[in-house]
Amino acid sequence: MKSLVGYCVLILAFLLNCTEQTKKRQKGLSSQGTDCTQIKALMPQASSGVYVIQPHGVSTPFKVYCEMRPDGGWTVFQRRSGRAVSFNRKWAAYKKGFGNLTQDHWLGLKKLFSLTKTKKWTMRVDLWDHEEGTAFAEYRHFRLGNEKAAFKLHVGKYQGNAGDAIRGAYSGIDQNGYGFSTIDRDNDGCSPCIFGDIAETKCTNSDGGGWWYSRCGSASLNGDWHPAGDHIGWASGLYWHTWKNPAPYSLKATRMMIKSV
Ligand SMILES: [Ca+2]
Repeated sequence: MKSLVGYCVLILAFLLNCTEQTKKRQKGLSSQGTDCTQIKALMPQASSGVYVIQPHGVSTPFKVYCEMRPDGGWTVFQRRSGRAVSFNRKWAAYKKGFGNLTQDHWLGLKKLFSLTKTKKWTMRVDLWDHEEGTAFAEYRHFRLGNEKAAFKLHVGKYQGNAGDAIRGAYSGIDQNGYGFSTIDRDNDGCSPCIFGDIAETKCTNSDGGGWWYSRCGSASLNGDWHPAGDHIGWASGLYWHTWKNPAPYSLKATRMMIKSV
């Protein structure tokens, strides 16, 4: 009996030790910097790829895709290039993030917020059309509100050649200052909006995805991806109306990323 108890204690000690080792291994995801900008500054030769970061005030490091450019390291939070990953997802998914970091993905509002709540940031949007054209938009002072504020969008001065679609192709549809909306969380500016003979209460119904919709606005990059030849006329497409108009034009690829300044 005595030896049986001893044996059990040994097994228990072994199991506890295993749990500790596992915990240590999980913690072993060690951060390479607070964000991609800092990593690039520390290692000027660093190439684009997946890195582990730990923003100030965040307890668990996480992986991001860093786009390393001559003008600095950019932390990517959105990428579209096809229809393999659906962006028609609910609040919980947009908060947590989804997709594959090396391909199409959404980093997640919680992680993006944790980055933007410290430091100052520039946000860059890169757009590709189906005719091998590209354009970009950059916004200074990019930040999000907290979850209680529905991760409200804040952008400062615009520069670029794609046009300021966030503020809109015409007045009254500015998305700056709006909370994020998903199919199950309506924070848009329509209650309702009247479009011709249609009264719309939720922009996600027509435009899809999750986005900082106003009434509903001129920018939406998380809708449905459409292939070449079938890319004109979809309200639900990936659009940036200040670049491609007047008919709704669904872009071939998009990327959104931030750089600390
Ligand atoms: Ca609404």
